[in-house]
Amino acid sequence: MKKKTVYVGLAADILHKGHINILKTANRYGNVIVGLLTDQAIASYKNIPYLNYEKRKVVIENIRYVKKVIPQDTLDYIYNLKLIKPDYVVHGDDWKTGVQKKTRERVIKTLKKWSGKLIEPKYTKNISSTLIKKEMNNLIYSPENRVSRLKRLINSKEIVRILESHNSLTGLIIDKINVEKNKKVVEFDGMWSSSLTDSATKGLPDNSSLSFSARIASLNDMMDVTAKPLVFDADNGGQIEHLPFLVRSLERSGASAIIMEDKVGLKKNSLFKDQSGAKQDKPQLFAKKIKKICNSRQSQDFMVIARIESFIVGKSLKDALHRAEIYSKAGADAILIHSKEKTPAQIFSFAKEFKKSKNFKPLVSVPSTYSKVYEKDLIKNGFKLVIYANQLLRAAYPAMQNTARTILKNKRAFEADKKIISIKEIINLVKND
Ligand code: SPV
Ligand code: MG
Repeated sequence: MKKKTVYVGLAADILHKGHINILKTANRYGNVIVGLLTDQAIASYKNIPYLNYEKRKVVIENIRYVKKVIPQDTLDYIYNLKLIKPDYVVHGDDWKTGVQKKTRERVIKTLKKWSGKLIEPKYTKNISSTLIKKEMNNLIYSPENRVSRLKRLINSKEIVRILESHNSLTGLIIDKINVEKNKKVVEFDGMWSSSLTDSATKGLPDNSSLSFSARIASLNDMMDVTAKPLVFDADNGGQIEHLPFLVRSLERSGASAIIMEDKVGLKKNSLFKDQSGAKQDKPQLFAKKIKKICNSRQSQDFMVIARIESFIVGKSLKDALHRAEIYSKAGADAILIHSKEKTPAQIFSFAKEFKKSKNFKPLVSVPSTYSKVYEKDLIKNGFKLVIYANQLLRAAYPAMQNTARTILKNKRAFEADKKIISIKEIINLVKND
Protein backbone atom coordinates (compact mmCIF):
# COMPACT_ATOMS: atom_id res chain seq x y z
CA MET A 1 0.00 0.00 0.00
CA LYS A 2 1.26 3.48 -0.82
CA LYS A 3 2.62 5.24 2.23
CA LYS A 4 0.50 8.13 3.46
CA THR A 5 1.68 11.75 3.34
CA VAL A 6 1.97 13.81 6.50
CA TYR A 7 2.43 17.59 6.52
CA VAL A 8 4.09 19.46 9.41
CA GLY A 9 4.49 23.24 9.40
CA LEU A 10 7.48 24.42 11.43
CA ALA A 11 9.51 27.56 12.11
CA ALA A 12 12.23 25.44 13.75
CA ASP A 13 14.59 28.23 14.71
CA ILE A 14 15.87 26.66 17.88
CA LEU A 15 15.15 22.96 17.87
CA HIS A 16 14.00 21.33 21.09
CA LYS A 17 12.35 18.12 22.18
CA GLY A 18 8.89 19.56 21.40
CA HIS A 19 9.78 19.56 17.70
CA ILE A 20 11.20 16.05 17.87
CA ASN A 21 8.02 14.85 19.56
CA ILE A 22 5.91 16.25 16.73
CA LEU A 23 8.12 14.85 13.97
CA LYS A 24 8.34 11.43 15.61
CA THR A 25 4.56 11.26 15.91
CA ALA A 26 4.11 12.48 12.32
CA ASN A 27 6.51 9.81 11.07
CA ARG A 28 4.27 7.09 12.49
CA TYR A 29 1.50 8.17 10.11
CA GLY A 30 3.56 8.21 6.90
CA ASN A 31 6.15 10.19 4.91
CA VAL A 32 6.75 13.53 6.59
CA ILE A 33 6.93 16.69 4.51
CA VAL A 34 7.96 19.70 6.57
CA GLY A 35 6.63 23.06 5.42
CA LEU A 36 9.41 25.24 6.80
CA LEU A 37 8.22 28.78 7.45
CA THR A 38 10.28 31.33 5.55
CA ASP A 39 11.70 34.42 7.29
CA GLN A 40 8.83 36.42 5.74
CA ALA A 41 6.21 34.03 7.12
CA ILE A 42 7.68 34.23 10.63
CA ALA A 43 8.07 38.01 10.45
CA SER A 44 4.34 38.30 9.83
CA TYR A 45 3.61 37.40 13.46
CA LYS A 46 6.84 37.77 15.47
CA ASN A 47 10.49 38.77 15.16
CA ILE A 48 12.54 37.11 12.43
CA PRO A 49 14.32 33.91 13.45
CA TYR A 50 17.94 33.83 14.59
CA LEU A 51 18.82 31.44 11.78
CA ASN A 52 17.89 32.14 8.17
CA TYR A 53 15.82 29.73 6.06
CA GLU A 54 18.76 27.88 4.52
CA LYS A 55 20.41 27.24 7.88
CA ARG A 56 17.17 25.96 9.41
CA LYS A 57 16.48 23.80 6.35
CA VAL A 58 19.81 21.96 6.59
CA VAL A 59 19.02 20.93 10.16
CA ILE A 60 15.45 19.82 9.52
CA GLU A 61 16.14 17.81 6.38
CA ASN A 62 18.71 15.79 8.24
CA ILE A 63 16.33 14.60 10.91
CA ARG A 64 15.54 10.95 10.30
CA TYR A 65 11.79 11.40 10.68
CA VAL A 66 11.71 13.90 7.81
CA LYS A 67 11.38 12.91 4.16
CA LYS A 68 11.34 16.31 2.52
CA VAL A 69 11.43 20.06 3.34
CA ILE A 70 9.56 22.67 1.33
CA PRO A 71 9.11 26.40 2.02
CA GLN A 72 5.90 27.67 3.60
CA ASP A 73 5.69 31.32 2.57
CA THR A 74 2.82 32.39 4.83
CA LEU A 75 1.55 31.60 8.30
CA ASP A 76 -1.47 30.20 6.50
CA TYR A 77 -1.09 26.52 5.45
CA ILE A 78 -3.67 26.45 2.71
CA TYR A 79 -1.43 27.03 -0.31
CA ASN A 80 0.89 24.13 0.58
CA LEU A 81 -1.97 21.88 1.66
CA LYS A 82 -3.71 22.29 -1.68
CA LEU A 83 -0.42 21.57 -3.42
CA ILE A 84 0.33 18.37 -1.50
CA LYS A 85 -3.10 17.17 -0.40
CA PRO A 86 -1.63 15.36 2.61
CA ASP A 87 -3.49 12.58 4.39
CA TYR A 88 -2.53 14.10 7.72
CA VAL A 89 -1.38 17.39 9.22
CA VAL A 90 0.38 17.14 12.58
CA HIS A 91 0.58 20.14 14.90
CA GLY A 92 0.95 20.59 18.67
CA ASP A 93 -2.38 21.28 20.38
CA ASP A 94 -1.14 24.72 21.57
CA TRP A 95 -2.57 26.40 18.48
CA LYS A 96 -6.15 25.90 19.61
CA THR A 97 -5.85 29.36 21.13
CA GLY A 98 -3.81 32.46 20.31
CA VAL A 99 -2.46 33.88 17.06
CA GLN A 100 -2.80 30.56 15.14
CA LYS A 101 -6.38 29.73 16.10
CA LYS A 102 -7.84 30.87 12.78
CA THR A 103 -5.12 29.11 10.83
CA ARG A 104 -6.07 25.86 12.58
CA GLU A 105 -9.72 26.23 11.64
CA ARG A 106 -8.78 26.79 8.00
CA VAL A 107 -6.52 23.74 8.03
CA ILE A 108 -9.35 21.51 9.30
CA LYS A 109 -11.72 22.87 6.68
CA THR A 110 -9.25 22.40 3.83
CA LEU A 111 -8.27 18.85 4.88
CA LYS A 112 -11.92 17.85 4.83
CA LYS A 113 -11.99 18.33 1.05
CA TRP A 114 -9.96 15.12 0.56
CA SER A 115 -10.83 13.50 3.92
CA GLY A 116 -7.48 14.44 5.44
CA LYS A 117 -7.08 14.48 9.21
CA LEU A 118 -5.51 16.79 11.74
CA ILE A 119 -3.46 15.08 14.47
CA GLU A 120 -2.67 17.18 17.51
CA PRO A 121 -0.17 15.70 19.95
CA LYS A 122 -0.12 17.29 23.38
CA TYR A 123 2.06 20.39 23.47
CA THR A 124 5.35 19.84 25.32
CA LYS A 125 5.10 22.16 28.29
CA ASN A 126 7.73 24.61 29.49
CA ILE A 127 9.75 24.47 26.35
CA SER A 128 9.44 26.63 23.26
CA SER A 129 11.76 28.58 21.00
CA THR A 130 10.36 31.81 22.45
CA LEU A 131 11.29 30.75 25.99
CA ILE A 132 14.76 29.66 24.92
CA LYS A 133 15.20 32.93 23.05
CA LYS A 134 14.44 34.90 26.17
CA GLU A 135 17.37 33.14 27.81
CA MET A 136 19.51 33.59 24.76
CA ASN A 137 18.90 37.30 24.64
CA ASN A 138 21.29 37.49 27.54
CA LEU A 139 23.94 36.20 25.23
CA ILE A 140 25.56 38.63 22.87
CA TYR A 141 25.37 38.20 19.12
CA SER A 142 28.59 37.84 17.25
CA PRO A 143 29.24 41.07 15.33
CA GLU A 144 28.98 39.16 12.06
CA ASN A 145 25.48 37.88 12.83
CA ARG A 146 24.32 41.30 14.01
CA VAL A 147 25.68 43.13 10.93
CA SER A 148 23.67 40.97 8.53
CA ARG A 149 20.50 41.06 10.61
CA LEU A 150 19.31 44.46 9.34
CA LYS A 151 19.36 43.34 5.71
CA ARG A 152 17.47 40.18 6.67
CA LEU A 153 14.88 42.28 8.49
CA ILE A 154 14.45 44.56 5.48
CA ASN A 155 13.97 41.52 3.25
CA SER A 156 11.46 39.91 5.61
CA LYS A 157 9.37 42.64 7.20
CA GLU A 158 6.89 45.12 5.80
CA ILE A 159 8.72 47.89 7.64
CA VAL A 160 11.76 47.89 9.89
CA ARG A 161 11.27 50.00 13.00
CA ILE A 162 14.31 51.72 14.51
CA LEU A 163 14.44 53.87 17.66
CA GLU A 164 17.05 56.33 18.81
CA SER A 165 19.46 55.10 21.45
CA HIS A 166 22.01 57.33 23.19
CA ASN A 167 23.43 54.99 25.82
CA SER A 168 23.43 51.41 27.07
CA LEU A 169 20.25 51.82 29.08
CA THR A 170 18.24 53.09 26.11
CA GLY A 171 19.74 50.25 24.08
CA LEU A 172 18.40 47.79 26.66
CA ILE A 173 14.94 49.34 26.48
CA ILE A 174 14.91 48.94 22.69
CA ASP A 175 16.15 45.36 22.99
CA LYS A 176 13.58 44.25 25.51
CA ILE A 177 10.39 46.28 25.24
CA ASN A 178 7.39 44.94 23.36
CA VAL A 179 3.62 45.26 23.29
CA GLU A 180 1.01 42.80 22.17
CA LYS A 181 -1.42 44.12 19.58
CA ASN A 182 -4.00 42.02 17.75
CA LYS A 183 -2.30 38.89 19.04
CA LYS A 184 0.97 39.96 17.44
CA VAL A 185 4.09 40.93 19.32
CA VAL A 186 5.25 44.39 18.26
CA GLU A 187 8.77 45.51 19.02
CA PHE A 188 11.60 47.68 17.77
CA ASP A 189 13.97 46.09 15.30
CA GLY A 190 17.05 48.08 16.13
CA MET A 191 18.81 51.19 17.40
CA TRP A 192 19.66 54.51 15.77
CA SER A 193 22.90 56.07 16.94
CA SER A 194 21.86 59.68 16.37
CA SER A 195 24.45 62.43 16.04
CA LEU A 196 21.94 64.82 17.60
CA THR A 197 21.17 62.83 20.73
CA ASP A 198 24.66 61.38 21.18
CA SER A 199 26.06 64.94 21.06
CA ALA A 200 23.32 66.37 23.31
CA THR A 201 23.86 63.63 25.89
CA LYS A 202 27.47 64.80 26.10
CA GLY A 203 26.48 68.48 26.28
CA LEU A 204 27.62 69.24 22.75
CA PRO A 205 25.83 70.77 19.74
CA ASP A 206 24.99 68.60 16.75
CA ASN A 207 27.77 70.03 14.58
CA SER A 208 30.24 67.15 14.44
CA SER A 209 32.22 68.52 17.37
CA LEU A 210 31.82 65.09 18.92
CA SER A 211 34.52 63.06 17.16
CA PHE A 212 33.88 59.76 15.41
CA SER A 213 36.07 58.02 17.99
CA ALA A 214 33.81 59.33 20.77
CA ARG A 215 30.74 58.29 18.76
CA ILE A 216 32.18 54.79 18.29
CA ALA A 217 32.90 54.57 22.02
CA SER A 218 29.18 55.32 22.74
CA LEU A 219 28.22 52.77 20.14
CA ASN A 220 30.41 50.11 21.73
CA ASP A 221 28.81 50.75 25.12
CA MET A 222 25.44 49.94 23.55
CA MET A 223 26.73 46.96 21.59
CA ASP A 224 28.21 45.44 24.75
CA VAL A 225 24.81 44.86 26.32
CA THR A 226 22.34 44.58 23.44
CA ALA A 227 21.55 42.17 20.62
CA LYS A 228 19.57 44.13 18.03
CA PRO A 229 21.06 45.81 14.94
CA LEU A 230 22.33 49.37 15.01
CA VAL A 231 22.20 52.05 12.32
CA PHE A 232 24.92 54.68 12.56
CA ASP A 233 24.33 58.35 11.77
CA ALA A 234 27.63 59.46 10.23
CA ASP A 235 26.65 63.06 9.37
CA ASN A 236 28.33 63.67 6.00
CA GLY A 237 30.91 60.95 6.62
CA GLY A 238 33.79 63.44 6.96
CA GLN A 239 36.75 63.30 4.59
CA ILE A 240 36.45 60.71 1.84
CA GLU A 241 39.99 59.48 2.63
CA HIS A 242 38.96 58.68 6.22
CA LEU A 243 35.83 56.72 5.34
CA PRO A 244 37.44 53.25 5.09
CA PHE A 245 38.69 53.57 8.67
CA LEU A 246 35.28 54.60 9.95
CA VAL A 247 33.66 51.71 8.10
CA ARG A 248 36.21 49.28 9.53
CA SER A 249 35.44 50.43 13.08
CA LEU A 250 31.71 50.23 12.49
CA GLU A 251 31.81 46.74 11.02
CA ARG A 252 34.12 45.47 13.74
CA SER A 253 31.70 46.80 16.35
CA GLY A 254 28.81 45.06 14.66
CA ALA A 255 26.92 48.09 13.26
CA SER A 256 24.63 47.12 10.38
CA ALA A 257 24.43 50.34 8.39
CA ILE A 258 25.94 53.76 7.92
CA ILE A 259 23.72 56.68 6.96
CA MET A 260 25.55 59.52 5.29
CA GLU A 261 23.98 62.86 4.36
CA ASP A 262 24.86 64.83 1.22
CA LYS A 263 25.89 68.07 2.90
CA VAL A 264 29.24 69.89 3.02
CA GLY A 265 30.74 72.54 5.26
CA LEU A 266 30.05 73.07 8.95
CA LYS A 267 27.37 70.67 10.01
CA LYS A 268 24.01 72.05 11.06
CA ASN A 269 21.17 69.87 12.29
CA SER A 270 18.65 69.36 9.50
CA LEU A 271 15.67 70.27 11.67
CA PHE A 272 16.92 73.83 12.28
CA LYS A 273 14.55 76.26 10.68
CA ASP A 274 17.34 78.44 9.38
CA GLN A 275 19.37 76.42 6.90
CA SER A 276 21.30 79.42 5.54
CA GLY A 277 24.92 78.40 5.18
CA ALA A 278 23.97 74.72 4.93
CA LYS A 279 25.22 73.45 1.59
CA GLN A 280 24.61 70.26 -0.30
CA ASP A 281 27.50 68.35 -1.81
CA LYS A 282 27.84 68.02 -5.59
CA PRO A 283 25.99 64.78 -6.42
CA GLN A 284 29.01 63.28 -8.21
CA LEU A 285 31.32 63.99 -5.28
CA PHE A 286 28.88 62.47 -2.83
CA ALA A 287 28.55 59.43 -5.12
CA LYS A 288 32.32 58.96 -4.80
CA LYS A 289 31.92 58.72 -1.03
CA ILE A 290 29.24 56.05 -1.44
CA LYS A 291 31.51 54.09 -3.78
CA LYS A 292 34.38 54.41 -1.33
CA ILE A 293 32.28 52.78 1.39
CA CYS A 294 31.07 50.04 -0.95
CA ASN A 295 34.64 49.23 -1.89
CA SER A 296 35.99 49.26 1.64
CA ARG A 297 33.32 47.31 3.51
CA GLN A 298 34.19 43.75 4.48
CA SER A 299 30.64 42.45 4.37
CA GLN A 300 28.15 43.06 1.59
CA ASP A 301 25.49 42.93 4.32
CA PHE A 302 26.82 46.15 5.87
CA MET A 303 24.48 48.70 4.33
CA VAL A 304 25.27 52.15 2.94
CA ILE A 305 22.27 54.45 3.15
CA ALA A 306 22.42 57.74 1.27
CA ARG A 307 20.53 60.60 2.87
CA ILE A 308 19.20 63.27 0.55
CA GLU A 309 18.93 66.76 2.02
CA SER A 310 17.41 68.55 -0.99
CA PHE A 311 14.08 69.25 0.77
CA ILE A 312 15.89 70.37 3.92
CA VAL A 313 17.83 73.09 2.07
CA GLY A 314 14.78 74.15 0.06
CA LYS A 315 15.57 72.48 -3.25
CA SER A 316 13.08 70.81 -5.57
CA LEU A 317 11.68 67.32 -5.96
CA LYS A 318 13.52 67.19 -9.28
CA ASP A 319 16.84 67.79 -7.53
CA ALA A 320 16.08 65.08 -4.96
CA LEU A 321 15.16 62.57 -7.68
CA HIS A 322 18.24 63.40 -9.73
CA ARG A 323 20.40 62.73 -6.69
CA ALA A 324 18.56 59.51 -5.83
CA GLU A 325 19.40 58.14 -9.30
CA ILE A 326 23.07 58.99 -8.94
CA TYR A 327 23.39 57.67 -5.38
CA SER A 328 21.55 54.49 -6.23
CA LYS A 329 23.81 53.82 -9.22
CA ALA A 330 26.86 54.51 -7.04
CA GLY A 331 25.83 51.58 -4.83
CA ALA A 332 23.60 52.96 -2.06
CA ASP A 333 21.58 50.08 -0.56
CA ALA A 334 18.75 52.39 0.50
CA ILE A 335 17.79 56.06 0.28
CA LEU A 336 16.78 58.28 3.19
CA ILE A 337 14.69 61.15 1.92
CA HIS A 338 14.72 63.74 4.69
CA SER A 339 12.10 66.42 5.30
CA LYS A 340 11.18 68.89 8.01
CA GLU A 341 7.64 69.49 6.82
CA LYS A 342 4.67 68.97 9.12
CA THR A 343 3.16 66.33 6.81
CA PRO A 344 4.67 63.46 4.83
CA ALA A 345 3.33 64.86 1.52
CA GLN A 346 6.83 65.88 0.38
CA ILE A 347 8.46 62.50 0.97
CA PHE A 348 5.45 60.69 -0.47
CA SER A 349 5.69 62.71 -3.68
CA PHE A 350 9.36 61.72 -3.88
CA ALA A 351 8.51 58.04 -3.28
CA LYS A 352 5.81 58.06 -5.94
CA GLU A 353 8.25 59.25 -8.62
CA PHE A 354 11.27 57.26 -7.47
CA LYS A 355 9.23 54.04 -7.48
CA LYS A 356 9.04 54.32 -11.28
CA SER A 357 12.82 54.23 -11.61
CA LYS A 358 14.72 51.08 -12.49
CA ASN A 359 17.25 52.23 -9.91
CA PHE A 360 14.69 52.25 -7.12
CA LYS A 361 16.04 51.34 -3.69
CA PRO A 362 14.25 50.80 -0.36
CA LEU A 363 13.28 54.09 1.24
CA VAL A 364 13.96 55.35 4.74
CA SER A 365 11.85 57.88 6.63
CA VAL A 366 12.63 59.96 9.73
CA PRO A 367 9.23 61.21 10.91
CA SER A 368 10.36 63.80 13.49
CA THR A 369 8.35 66.80 12.27
CA TYR A 370 5.61 64.79 10.52
CA SER A 371 5.16 62.51 13.51
CA LYS A 372 1.44 61.98 12.86
CA VAL A 373 2.24 59.61 10.03
CA TYR A 374 1.35 55.98 10.70
CA GLU A 375 3.67 53.15 9.75
CA LYS A 376 0.96 51.64 7.56
CA ASP A 377 1.01 54.76 5.37
CA LEU A 378 4.77 54.70 5.13
CA ILE A 379 4.52 51.06 4.01
CA LYS A 380 1.87 51.94 1.43
CA ASN A 381 4.16 54.60 0.00
CA GLY A 382 7.15 52.30 -0.42
CA PHE A 383 9.10 52.95 2.79
CA LYS A 384 10.97 49.99 4.28
CA LEU A 385 12.63 51.58 7.27
CA VAL A 386 11.37 54.10 9.79
CA ILE A 387 13.70 55.83 12.21
CA TYR A 388 12.24 57.44 15.34
CA ALA A 389 15.31 59.60 15.68
CA ASN A 390 15.25 61.39 19.04
CA GLN A 391 12.21 60.47 21.17
CA LEU A 392 13.96 58.65 24.04
CA LEU A 393 16.23 61.59 24.85
CA ARG A 394 13.33 64.01 24.51
CA ALA A 395 11.40 61.86 27.01
CA ALA A 396 14.25 61.53 29.51
CA TYR A 397 15.35 65.15 29.65
CA PRO A 398 12.13 66.78 30.95
CA ALA A 399 11.63 63.91 33.40
CA MET A 400 15.08 64.56 34.87
CA GLN A 401 14.58 68.33 34.91
CA ASN A 402 11.28 67.95 36.77
CA THR A 403 12.84 65.69 39.38
CA ALA A 404 15.72 68.12 39.93
CA ARG A 405 13.23 70.99 40.29
CA THR A 406 11.04 69.03 42.71
CA ILE A 407 13.98 68.36 45.02
CA LEU A 408 14.99 72.03 44.92
CA LYS A 409 11.48 73.23 45.67
CA ASN A 410 10.90 70.88 48.59
CA LYS A 411 14.42 70.79 49.95
CA ARG A 412 14.05 67.03 50.23
CA ALA A 413 13.65 64.07 47.87
CA PHE A 414 10.41 62.58 49.22
CA GLU A 415 8.07 64.40 46.79
CA ALA A 416 10.16 63.27 43.84
CA ASP A 417 9.82 59.61 44.90
CA LYS A 418 6.25 59.44 43.60
CA LYS A 419 7.27 60.07 40.03
CA ILE A 420 10.38 57.94 39.83
CA ILE A 421 11.04 54.21 39.98
CA SER A 422 12.05 52.67 43.30
CA ILE A 423 15.62 51.94 44.26
CA LYS A 424 14.76 48.26 44.26
CA GLU A 425 13.60 48.51 40.64
CA ILE A 426 16.73 50.28 39.54
CA ILE A 427 18.88 47.68 41.29
CA ASN A 428 16.96 44.89 39.62
CA LEU A 429 16.91 46.63 36.26
CA VAL A 430 20.31 45.28 35.39
CA LYS A 431 20.86 42.00 37.13
CA ASN A 432 24.19 40.53 37.96
CA ASP A 433 23.48 36.83 37.50
C1 SPV B 1 19.93 62.74 14.03
O1 SPV B 1 19.12 62.14 14.77
O2 SPV B 1 21.02 63.11 14.44
C2 SPV B 1 19.62 62.97 12.63
C3 SPV B 1 18.24 63.17 12.22
O3 SPV B 1 20.53 63.05 11.85
S1 SPV B 1 17.94 64.86 12.20
O4 SPV B 1 18.00 65.33 13.59
O5 SPV B 1 16.62 65.05 11.65
O6 SPV B 1 18.94 65.51 11.40
MG1 MG C 1 22.34 63.50 12.74
